Amino acid sequence: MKPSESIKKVCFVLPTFNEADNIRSTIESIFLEKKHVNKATFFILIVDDNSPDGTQQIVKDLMGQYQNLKMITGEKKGLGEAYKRGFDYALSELDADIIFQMDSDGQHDSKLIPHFLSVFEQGFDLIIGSRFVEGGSTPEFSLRRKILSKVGNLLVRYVGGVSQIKDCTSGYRCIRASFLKRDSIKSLSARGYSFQSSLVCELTSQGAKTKEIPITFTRRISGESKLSWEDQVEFIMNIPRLGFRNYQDFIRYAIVGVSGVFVNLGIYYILTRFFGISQIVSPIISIECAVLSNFILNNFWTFKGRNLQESFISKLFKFHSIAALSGATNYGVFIMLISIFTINDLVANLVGILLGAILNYLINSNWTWRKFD
Ligand SMILES: Nc1nc2c(ncn2[C@@H]2O[C@H](COP(=O)(O)OP(=O)(O)OP(=O)(O)O)[C@@H](O)[C@H]2O)c(=O)[nH]1
Ligand SMILES: [Mg+2]
Repeated sequence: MKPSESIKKVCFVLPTFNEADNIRSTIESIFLEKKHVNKATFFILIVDDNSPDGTQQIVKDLMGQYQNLKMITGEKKGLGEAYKRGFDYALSELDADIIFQMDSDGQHDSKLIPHFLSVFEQGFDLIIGSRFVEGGSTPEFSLRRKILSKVGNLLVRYVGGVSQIKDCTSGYRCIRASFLKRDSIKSLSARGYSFQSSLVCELTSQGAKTKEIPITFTRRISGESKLSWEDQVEFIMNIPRLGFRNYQDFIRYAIVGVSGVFVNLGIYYILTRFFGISQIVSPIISIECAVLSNFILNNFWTFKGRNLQESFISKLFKFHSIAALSGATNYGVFIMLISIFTINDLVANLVGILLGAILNYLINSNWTWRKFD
């Protein structure tokens, strides 16, 4: 038997908190799909956070019927923490080859499991059930939830450097287990729902070959959503962290930025002292020289090898427009701090410079020199 034909262990990691009304049908519907899949054994791992509604008893009863149904329990620390514990168990105790992430409330259609696995067999490492690719939908979302979901995804995609992925927060995914063994996954700090977006960014930066397949995300069968305000706050706080994942790039970018200050000052000095050019005209030339030298160093050093398909001129144009935006941010923050908050002008300018520089880095690293198309 060729390695690709060997029997694969597929583990469905299902986090539960108060899913007593849904868990039985979810488990049954997943095991039902096994008959459509050859060369695989199915395991379901329930990760329950001591649900007070009797979820665990229902799972225990079903364990008599399904030998491959497992459960681990613990204190409620959030969805991300539950997934980390679940992955750990699926890898170390069940020796899984393929891991599915799925909700336990019936919102994820089990009938798509064979399709996920056939895409996996084509060599993909991360298959995402996507609400936002053609054919995918969220027909029962309220307008508020639609907006939250869309805006959340846009932030993750463009700040997190995964603009090629349309649905970064979907909870229905199939992942090559070897990718989850890496330490960087175990140490992802997101505890709640933001774990989902952190995981997509991390897997992608590890080089996971990704494919999205359309899903229809329906209403949960019963019970309440567990998405809390804390989760939403953590999600927002997590966005800058996603942008800074490649901190080495940021250090190089900062070095280039500092070099730009010297280029700017040096050219200004030469123009005013040796060429007698006025103090009005000289800064225009020296600033432009600094922007150009920063661009060249970033293109050939900081972000070397990224976004090669886009022309030099087009990137140069983007770099200039982002520099203007950062300059405007710097100025806007400065004016706001001195006029509204009456903060010392030097401190206000420093805050403006820092915010402008961070914005500049995030947009350039995820747009001008983005990693993927
Ligand atoms: N173990 C564990 N599971 C959780 C926790 N929070 C959510 N879950 C489970 O994670 C899955 C996704 O949560 P949901 O509340 O369905 O989130 P959602 O699908 O965005 O919201 P709805 O559309 O209202 O269902 C469900 O199976 C929950 O039971 C948690 O803190 N611990
Ligand atoms: Mg749900």
